[in-house]
Amino acid sequence: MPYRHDFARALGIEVPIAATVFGLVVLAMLIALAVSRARRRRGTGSSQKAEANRVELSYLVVLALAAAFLATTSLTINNRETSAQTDPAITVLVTGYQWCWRFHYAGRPVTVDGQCQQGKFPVLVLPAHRPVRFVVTSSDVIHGFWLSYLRWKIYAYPDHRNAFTVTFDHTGTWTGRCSEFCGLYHLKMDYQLRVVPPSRFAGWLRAHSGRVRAEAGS
Ligand SMILES: [Cu+2]
Repeated sequence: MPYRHDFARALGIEVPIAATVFGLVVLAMLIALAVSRARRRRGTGSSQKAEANRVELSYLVVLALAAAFLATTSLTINNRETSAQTDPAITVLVTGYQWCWRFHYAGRPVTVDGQCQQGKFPVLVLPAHRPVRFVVTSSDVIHGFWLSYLRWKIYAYPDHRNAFTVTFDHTGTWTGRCSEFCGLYHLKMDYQLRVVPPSRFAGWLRAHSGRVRAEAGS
């Protein structure tokens, strides 16, 4: 699953930098504490120096460089994920609404809807090993289309379309959620993602022409 790898790579870069900065800040605090105690024991007062421009400037430069590096890395990875690198085998128009999801398979007479109540969640069936393009929008307020297994989430804005392409490298069933608080039943906005072999997916598409109200486990 390429996006999981990209996410892991970004995290592998960011966590050591964040840990180093954290460690340096803690170390500076401990040194300041030790110096202050030593001065008190010696009977000398604390430093009256108002400025330490060289130290502050060095600190500023290091932090600015680290921030620029992190922003560049993060935006580069993000840009690669959101631009369509390959022609998708299937495009799914994802519409979030209060309080459920609708999935329309572009160019096919298949729409999956649900109730997101009493266990009746929409089931998004997709093929493995084929690029899938998600085009995400909302028909009312802002929602968050979250594929937690992929470690991927993207905002669903009204009157706007966000898109990304993904290739699932194995089959399986996972739960997706809404990641943006969107009102009373936000917590119920789950859906099921079911990735199946391409041949089974073709059969599923044929069998589900027309509007479908899918339920978990169907
Ligand atoms: Cu929500």
